[in-house]
Amino acid sequence: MPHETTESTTPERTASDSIIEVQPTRTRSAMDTTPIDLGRIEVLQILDEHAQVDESLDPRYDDEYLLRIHRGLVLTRAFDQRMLTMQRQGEMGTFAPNLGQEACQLGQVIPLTKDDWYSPSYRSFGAQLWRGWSMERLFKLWAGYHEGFPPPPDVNDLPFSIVIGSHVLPAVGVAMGMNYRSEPNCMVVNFGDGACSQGAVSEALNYAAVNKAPVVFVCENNGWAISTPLTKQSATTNLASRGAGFGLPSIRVDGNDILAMTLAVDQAARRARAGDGPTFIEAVTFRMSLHTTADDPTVYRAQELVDPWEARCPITRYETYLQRKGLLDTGAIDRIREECDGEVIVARDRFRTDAVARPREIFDHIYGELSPELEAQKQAYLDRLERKGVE
Ligand SMILES: Cc1ncc(C[n+]2csc(CCOP(=O)(O)OP(=O)(O)O)c2C)c(N)n1
Repeated sequence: MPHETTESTTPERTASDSIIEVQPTRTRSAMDTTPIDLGRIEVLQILDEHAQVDESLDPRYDDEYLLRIHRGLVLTRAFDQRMLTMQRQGEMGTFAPNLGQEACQLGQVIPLTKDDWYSPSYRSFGAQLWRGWSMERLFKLWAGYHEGFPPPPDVNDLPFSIVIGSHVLPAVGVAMGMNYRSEPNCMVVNFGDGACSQGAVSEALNYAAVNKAPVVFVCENNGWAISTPLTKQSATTNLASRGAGFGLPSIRVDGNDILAMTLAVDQAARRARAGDGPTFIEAVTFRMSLHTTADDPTVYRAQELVDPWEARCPITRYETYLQRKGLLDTGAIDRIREECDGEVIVARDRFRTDAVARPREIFDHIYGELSPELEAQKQAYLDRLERKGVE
């Protein structure tokens, strides 16, 4: 755009005048032409894949806290593996495994208080366990029993949505409620790299930034949105710059580093509670397993892409860190694994006895009033159950 200039007037000439060139005088433009500096986006890693710790960043949590986190990670994996076995044996519905994403999951909720809120995605059961969902409830949820779906009454979590990205705006809405009520709490909302392509997520980032909503956006970049790799989803090499584009303080974090995840979310949550507005965290991790149990990744991604992530396992690296600190040894690691497996089995057995299928209910929870067509279908279905002798 050209700069504003003062108007130049053509000088009057007389025959005796020589021709004088009049230079227009420049005034300052109203348009600031200083190049735009988007600033630096920090990248945080404290514990690398060789379990080397950056001493200057180590939050130095106390021993009990460090071991509690370890148990949370191991329990999450034990639950994930049991769910997969149960699904393969026909005892569980379709679900989304989170193998390799355990640190990302737990790190985003460990710093939260009970008064803070959490809005999970469908892959967040590690975070849900930490927040206080029982394993039985989660088994029921994924096996299709509706009593498994509502968050436990004493847990400030929202239900998740399968419609990608659709839960992010409502989460910002809850955070705005905290603003209106002057509550010193925050909301953490989790979504994937694929969800970043949904318009609603951009709206949520923008609205939260403008209104200083006390929300921490955790974009769990696991590299894949089912079969779509990030390179086909975004022209940028990172997603943290998305947040920066909306004017949010943004950071890229090693999502397989439980210390970095916990610290980044803790700092963002403190800022949000103090009234300093939202933060965007891109947590870099990798979906090691299936998108869901209905997926077969071998048809769209090469094993060579997965293999390097084995060495970046968030649990192994944390165990090495704890071993170097003298808090764990191999015997203790084995014992904790066995204990966690045992806890999952006990919960599974309770689920087996507690969960009672009520096939008559399937028409009950969607419409307040059934249309005549649905009423007819319901009747036909009930007659069929009757004929088959189903309770
Ligand atoms: C609006 C919408 N579009 C498409 C889908 C189908 N779908 C289910 S999961 C998924 C991929 C989401 O990827 P990402 O957000 O990266 O999360 P991830 O599953 O990797 O954790 C898609 C496209 C959907 N559920 N909702």
